[in-house]
Amino acid sequence: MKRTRFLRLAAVASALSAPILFAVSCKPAASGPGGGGAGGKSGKVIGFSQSNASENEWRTAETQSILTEGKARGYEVKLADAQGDQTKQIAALKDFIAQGVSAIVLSPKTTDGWEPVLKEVKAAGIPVILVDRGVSADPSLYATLIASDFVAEGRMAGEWLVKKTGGNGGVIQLEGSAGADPAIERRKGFEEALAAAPGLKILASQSGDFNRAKGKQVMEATIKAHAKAITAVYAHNDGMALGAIEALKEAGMNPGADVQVVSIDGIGDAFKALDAGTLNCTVECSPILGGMAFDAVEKIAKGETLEKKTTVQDRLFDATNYKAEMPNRKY
Ligand code: GZL
Repeated sequence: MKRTRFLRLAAVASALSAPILFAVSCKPAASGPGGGGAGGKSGKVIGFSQSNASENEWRTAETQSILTEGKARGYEVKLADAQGDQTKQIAALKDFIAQGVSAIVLSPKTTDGWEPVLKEVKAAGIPVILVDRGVSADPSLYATLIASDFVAEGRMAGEWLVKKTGGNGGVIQLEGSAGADPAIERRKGFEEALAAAPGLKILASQSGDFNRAKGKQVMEATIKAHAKAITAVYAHNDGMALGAIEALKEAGMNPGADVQVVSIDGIGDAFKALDAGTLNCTVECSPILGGMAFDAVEKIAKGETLEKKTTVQDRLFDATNYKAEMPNRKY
């Protein structure tokens, strides 16, 4: 095959598999320490691999937090949005190696499948800062993980529901995306809490993929199957809880009163639902991770060692305390 034709085909092939790449930046500051490549010379070019920038309000807030903080500290942040496709995230990391970025911020969709590309990134001498979700990989392959304690979040939600219901009733669990750290661990924590209350039974547990519309669909199906046996809903994120609330209302049921609804994230619409009395409790999971992410980037650049995990502290909000918090919300 003629060389030019081969190169043209290769370019098309790589364009089809490449994630959406766009750099959000101001010009990097004066040159500083770092490895090879554009990022290395200035030390201020960061590759940011986001699992799915348009997934939901939480993810939008997280993306903005990283981009805004990077720009404020004088970094060029190259955002690669994988639109929910891990193969595109992996392709983005390879692209960041080729571009010679000075560090990579990675918000992984799922926990598995990262070792091979993280080994390539490490071999290229580029540090990786995991934000939001962890990966099942040798910890030597990333500098640090900045995330909430999802098991604790699930446990807080479960303990709240046990107390509120006196430990009796039937629960529908709306799970997050299959294979994602928060989905696995929020289920674990919740079910640990319910082990103390055998009278509170999980009637059904199904994924709504952290998506409001899917959460509504799953809730509609479970109402058909379980109807009046349902006295509570536990959603792994507020978006699915809001979808479930719509489904309960359309079925003539009374979310927030006859059916207790508890979820996680603490987004603005969840506080509105707390105020409307249709949501009973949300456990905050802050997406404002930009400050911690760039603290890590700067510590690495100075050769300082990092804690392997920085746990983001989360608070629980319900009728007793949400009103005072509303003016402080940032997402
Ligand atoms: C949690 C994050 C989760 C949110 C969801 O850190 O990964 O992903 O809880 C989002 O809203 O989709």
